Amino acid sequence: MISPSFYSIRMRASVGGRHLSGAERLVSAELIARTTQELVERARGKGTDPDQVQVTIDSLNGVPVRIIQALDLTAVNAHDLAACRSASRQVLHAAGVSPAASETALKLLDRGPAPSGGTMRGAMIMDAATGERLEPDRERGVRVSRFDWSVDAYAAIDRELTCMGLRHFRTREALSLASKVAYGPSVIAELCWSDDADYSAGYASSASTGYVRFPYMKEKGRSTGGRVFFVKSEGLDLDALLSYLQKEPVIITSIGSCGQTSDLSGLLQNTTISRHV
Ligand code: WAQ
Ligand code: MG
Repeated sequence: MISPSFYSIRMRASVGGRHLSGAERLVSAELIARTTQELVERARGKGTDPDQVQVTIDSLNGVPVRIIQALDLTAVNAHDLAACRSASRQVLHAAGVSPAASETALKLLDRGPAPSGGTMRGAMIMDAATGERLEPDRERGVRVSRFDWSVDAYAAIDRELTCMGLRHFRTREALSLASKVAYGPSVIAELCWSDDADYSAGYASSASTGYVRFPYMKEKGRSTGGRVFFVKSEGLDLDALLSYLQKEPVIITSIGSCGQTSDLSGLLQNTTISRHV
């Protein structure tokens, strides 16, 4: 059963005012102390020592928690950047993102999408047809918060991912974020890769394709990355979407399927068929 009292815990680490890392969790009261400690250790375990770590703990005050299942995960065994980028375009197109919008997104993530040229703390929101950016603050982006695995689902996904050799906490966290985002109003798909120089993996995801993971979305050593949420502009209620992403508590209580493939065509064929019926 889901306990009625959940707490949102957000961590933000910075050095000289520059964002270094952040994390968000949603836990029951008895896990607050342990989770806070984990997040502080995470903030300090990065290559650069932060000079400020902020941890914010908010009670949800009984706001009802939405329960979802995690997206299915497919790890694509592609061996280089070009193959991964090309497969990620195919996933986005199958989910309904136009070629123009996917090119704009890839270019921005390569360059560093903030107007200053750096990475953003949050995500871009992009019109899936035109590539137009819709997030209110282009320097910061939209930070998704208030999502987590239930204790049981955490154990289950940890087991599956470990079996597949995906032991990094980033995969587990990205899968939970992408699962919340995929069910957002008007969301069509997401594209992401890390801004950490030593982590080159990324993903394209949607409710129809699931979370499709690629090992090489950027050259090693580059520290540009970020996230793009593609939306359908027709009927879009931006305030409702922002409120869902930032405020609505979501707990993942069951996992999807987890598998690997060297050939995406089967997955995408099924996606296209199911989108048109
Ligand atoms: N909400 C919105 N955007 C975010 C959030 C959030 N909560 N957290 C991070 N971002 C954006 C922000 O622009 C970061 O610069 C960018 O995403 C990358 O964040 O193995 O580790 O925490 O399957 O570096 C993807 C592959 C890893 C995982 C993603 O992201 C895998 C990752 P990072
Ligand atoms: Mg990062």
